[in-house]
Amino acid sequence: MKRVVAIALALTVVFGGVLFAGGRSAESGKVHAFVFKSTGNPYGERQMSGFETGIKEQGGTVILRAPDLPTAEAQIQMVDQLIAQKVASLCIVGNDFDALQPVLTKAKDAGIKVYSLDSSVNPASRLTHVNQADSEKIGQTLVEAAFDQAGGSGEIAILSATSQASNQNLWIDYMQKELAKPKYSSLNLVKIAYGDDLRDKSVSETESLLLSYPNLKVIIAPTTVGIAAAAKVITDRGLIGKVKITGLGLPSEMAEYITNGSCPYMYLWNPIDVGYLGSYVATGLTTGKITGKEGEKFTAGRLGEYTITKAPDGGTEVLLGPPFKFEPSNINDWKSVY
Ligand code: RAM
Repeated sequence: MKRVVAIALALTVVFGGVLFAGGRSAESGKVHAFVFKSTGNPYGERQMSGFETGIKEQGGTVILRAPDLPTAEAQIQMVDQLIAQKVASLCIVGNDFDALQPVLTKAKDAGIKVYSLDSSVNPASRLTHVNQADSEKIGQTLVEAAFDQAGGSGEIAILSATSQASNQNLWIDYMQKELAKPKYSSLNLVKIAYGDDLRDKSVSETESLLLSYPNLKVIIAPTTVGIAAAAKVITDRGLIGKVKITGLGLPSEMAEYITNGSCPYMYLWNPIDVGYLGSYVATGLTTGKITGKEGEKFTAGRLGEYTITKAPDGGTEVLLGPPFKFEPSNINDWKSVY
């Protein structure tokens, strides 16, 4: 009897319990890792939950990790541990575009299928990238929102995540290109501030913006942590209507501010779906159904069919879909969804 229990325990360790819980499938025994930017970010938690749902429904198991602070160094340590744990795939939400290349190459050389999601790593470090929405469109949409909310002219600022976050940096590049168009010549981007996706730093950066630029009309925060912090500052200081906040936010965190007018409207996509789509990229890569090349097609469970396309950085990507606008008329329908 003892021997049977010991064998069962050993198998559980080797196969992560999948054989017993889910029966045999192509994914049985495979462990898929997901490394987010940092802990304490509800957006990241939703991505990870979608990823876990998708992997589990295919019979695999997950390891979900995130460092305390959004640095590349902390992620490098985590990836090293995951290489030692011999995971089958590794999804990285990069805290830096280039800095993870050596450790991700080491992972690739160890046979791990490496891809990025949300915040990309450079094409040499990944097989493909899971992108939530077209990056250029996000940049253009947020500038148009700031233009509209500022009434066509005046000072605007950006409150971003970390200065190394490749997703925010790409969106900001496209915002700057858009702002260079004649239509926006009366909008003046006075500062790009970095709240590091930390709530307190985002609050203090918002406060400094208000102090340094008393005529500021709009803050664009292309980060769910930043936008919620900035809208709270505007609300607490009685500045609703004077300074407007827009950007990318979670409906659950922003419903209050969309309703009170501090954020007239904002955009996002479904972060649970981003993670879920990632889970099908993981299994597609580990089963060899896809390799990450442009033109390959795969089915992502309940989300349907996707095609791998060329990314603006020269690598490839899988695009979830267009961003969605959240405003007073629909925010109550979404606030309990994500
Ligand atoms: C924050 C993170 C994440 C980004 C969203 C919009 O939660 O920076 O990476 O995609 O905002």
